[in-house]
Amino acid sequence: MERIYIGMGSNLAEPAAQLRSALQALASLPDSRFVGVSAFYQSDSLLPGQPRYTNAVAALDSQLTPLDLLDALQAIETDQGRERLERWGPRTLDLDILLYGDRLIDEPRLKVPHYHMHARAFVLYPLAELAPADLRLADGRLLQDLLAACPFAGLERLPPI
Ligand code: A4P
Ligand code: MG
Repeated sequence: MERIYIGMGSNLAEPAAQLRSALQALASLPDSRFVGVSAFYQSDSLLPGQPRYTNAVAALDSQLTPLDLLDALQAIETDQGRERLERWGPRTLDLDILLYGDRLIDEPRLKVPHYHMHARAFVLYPLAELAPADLRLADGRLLQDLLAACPFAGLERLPPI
């Protein structure tokens, strides 16, 4: 089993409910064990003119290969009504593989660590709730250093329900 961190985001059709439903789907993945989820966080979209996002990070132990996991995550996105009309468009659900054990993956369909995670507060702060304090990304960067360079400003941590 390898420890996997998944970034979750939604800005359409009741985002918090979308994330809760995706968590149930993650907990039912084959050959996998659900480990936990961060708090939910709200923030403005990086792209102007879109509704605010709700984001969280989930941790999973799994024996699925990275590409089988990606297929499973994309199936969950599609099940929850994700339509890929335009890249970076608003979405009911976005599931990104942030980290997969200590693997560096560079394939056409899959880049791990996820290419934007190092500078996104809505990824780093929820990840820090779940990950060990000394977590190092497979590319050598320390989570603590990334956090120190990434202001919390603009993130709103939602109370648990
Ligand atoms: N892909 C490559 N690597 C990965 C990976 N590690 N995990 C490929 C998942 N997928 C990966 O993804 C496009 C393709 O990336 C996939 O087919 C897969 O083969 P997508 O989810 O269809 O496209 P996307 O999400 O529109 O693009 P992208 O680049 O993931 O968008 P971003 O960068 O995630 O931006 N603001 C806030 N506050 N919160 C957000 O969550 N998200 C975005 C979307 C913009 N602004 C935001 C947020
Ligand atoms: Mg994505």
